[in-house]
Amino acid sequence: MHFVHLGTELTDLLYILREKQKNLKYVQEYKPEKDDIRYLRILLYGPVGAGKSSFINSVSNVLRGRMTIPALASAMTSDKSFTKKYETHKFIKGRGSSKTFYPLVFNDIMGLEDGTNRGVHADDIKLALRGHVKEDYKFNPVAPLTQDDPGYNPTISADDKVHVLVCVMSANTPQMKSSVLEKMKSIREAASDLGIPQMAMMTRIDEACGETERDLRNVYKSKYLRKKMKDFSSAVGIPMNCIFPVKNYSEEIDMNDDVDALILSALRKMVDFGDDFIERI
Ligand SMILES: Nc1nc2c(ncn2[C@@H]2O[C@H](COP(=O)(O)OP(=O)(O)OP(=O)(O)O)[C@@H](O)[C@H]2O)c(=O)[nH]1
Ligand SMILES: [Mg+2]
Repeated sequence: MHFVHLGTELTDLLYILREKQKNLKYVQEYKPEKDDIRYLRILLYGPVGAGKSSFINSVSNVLRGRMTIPALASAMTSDKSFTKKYETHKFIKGRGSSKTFYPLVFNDIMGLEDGTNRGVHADDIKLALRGHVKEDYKFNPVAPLTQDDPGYNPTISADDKVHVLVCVMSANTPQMKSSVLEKMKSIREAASDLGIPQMAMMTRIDEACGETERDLRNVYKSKYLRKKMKDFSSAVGIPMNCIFPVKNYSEEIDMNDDVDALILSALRKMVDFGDDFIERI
């Protein structure tokens, strides 16, 4: 009996390690095949505290194979967004004189908050999709960016544009507020009009359910998470096979293969979706 149990555990582990290595290699070797595009740009949006900044940190850790802290994440959750500026996050590849950046960048954005004039304006996200928001622009919850603002980028290049839009939400929160859902809907519609591919991530799966808290490998067995994903899928209209469960690096000191594997499978999908779009523009 023990032997059988150990057997499946070992097969699971080998499978996870193999998938992880395969996806890591894929992402590390990816390069857009268009001359005017240096970077595949991924934009994260979602409610405050969902784990957008933490995901960027997690990707940085996975790509470097060690802990790093590039995007500041908040130390606690509140109803106010911790990220306030529009910032592009790049990841260093190699060391010393051979140091370059991966052709893969993330834009972190202020979180969506409940109510009007709070959190990032859906209109600002729409401008970001088209590449009109300048680096370091500080979001103003009261008024969206206008063309005469210094934060407005009038001359866009192909890699200022967003190539894949990713919605981030937490598995460990009650139903999303209707005003937040409304904002998300209008963002998704704008992205659809522009033909930008979309997907979603469900974070904090470690906190949401006892089975996954004990062992992340239970993620696809958990009925609770499946229901959460289904509810989310119908609320925002993103199909189930485009929603990826992840656990961000938040309090751990060391790297972990199970955490890496989930992050990499979401990341690989972002690269694939973004590249599809790049090939089309
Ligand atoms: N346990 C756990 N904690 C997480 C996870 N993802 C994020 N956190 C924690 O949640 C808190 C908020 O995360 P952030 O990454 O700052 O969230 P954000 O979406 O960038 O939030 P805003 O910038 O405020 O919109 C931090 O304390 C993180 O450590 C996760 O998958 N599991
Ligand atoms: Mg943030």
